[in-house]
Amino acid sequence: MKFAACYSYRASQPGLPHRERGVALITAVLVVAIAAIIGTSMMSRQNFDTQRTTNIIHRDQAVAYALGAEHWAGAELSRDALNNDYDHLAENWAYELPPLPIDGGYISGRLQDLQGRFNLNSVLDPIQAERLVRLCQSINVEPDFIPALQDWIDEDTELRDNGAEDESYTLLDPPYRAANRHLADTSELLLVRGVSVEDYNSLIFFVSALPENSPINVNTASARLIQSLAPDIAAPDVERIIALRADSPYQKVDTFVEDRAFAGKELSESFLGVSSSYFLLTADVVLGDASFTLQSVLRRAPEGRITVMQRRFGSPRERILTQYENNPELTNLNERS
Ligand SMILES: [Ca+2]
Ligand SMILES: [Ca+2]
Repeated sequence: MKFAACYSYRASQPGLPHRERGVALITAVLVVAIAAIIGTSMMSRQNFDTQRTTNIIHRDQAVAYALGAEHWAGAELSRDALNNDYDHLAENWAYELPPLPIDGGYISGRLQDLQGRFNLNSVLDPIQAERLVRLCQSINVEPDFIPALQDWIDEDTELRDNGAEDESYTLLDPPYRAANRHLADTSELLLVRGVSVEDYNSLIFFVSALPENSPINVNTASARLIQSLAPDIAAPDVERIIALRADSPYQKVDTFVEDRAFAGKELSESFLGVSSSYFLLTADVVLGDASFTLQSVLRRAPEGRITVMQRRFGSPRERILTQYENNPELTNLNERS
């Protein structure tokens, strides 16, 4: 305003030459323009700061809501442990938490039984290895990587037939070595020789990475996993078992093994069970423009005590994968055969 006033004063002087009046006019216009640019920049910066602060607050709130969902899931599993000593898909924990409105968004969540999947860390057992071969074949994944997975997990560095120890990995760029211990997470599969990203994306829906002695829960196992338990199990038999267990969940493994579907198949009871200790919680929180997914692996001790084994702060891709995982068509035995 001061410069504008100055211009106004000088321009009104009848004695000023025409050229000077022109320079004064341009100077004044420039000053006004610069002031406008600075003002706009400051407002933009302020808006950006406000938005950033809002996002940070929303994210912190979303984390707090997701941890609340984790607490709820643990309490639900502890309650369940008091009810019975077997676990099935009609129990309260197995029902999805529908989107619940919260201030400025919503939260949803669900628990999945990780023992309803094939435990990759049990693959050193010959019976389990054969089951994994059949499972891979049923989802069009080449099972050639299994000896390499066994070498990855076993403690020694002796190469088994078609396996892969350090020498297969140290020449890679970047080089690394075989873990010679259990998988800490299913994503570690991607480091094992012979496992492609496509293989991993297909397997991820059916496998877990749990302590080696965690049995498969026959009450929650997917249709494909049940079919892979022994050779030549007919798809209609698997569908009948799944319908049967929905009405009357198995309370003992003996009852499952004695089903006529397995007559003459020499189905081993090894690594089979009717209860579960490991569960995966997926909690989705949408708050304002922020969205957030928490995946937690929960371990339930026999008396019901809950331990959080792993937390993963998810990405949209993981949410898409999980939605895909829930697609009933994926468990249709005829889909890929
Ligand atoms: Ca139960
Ligand atoms: Ca090894």
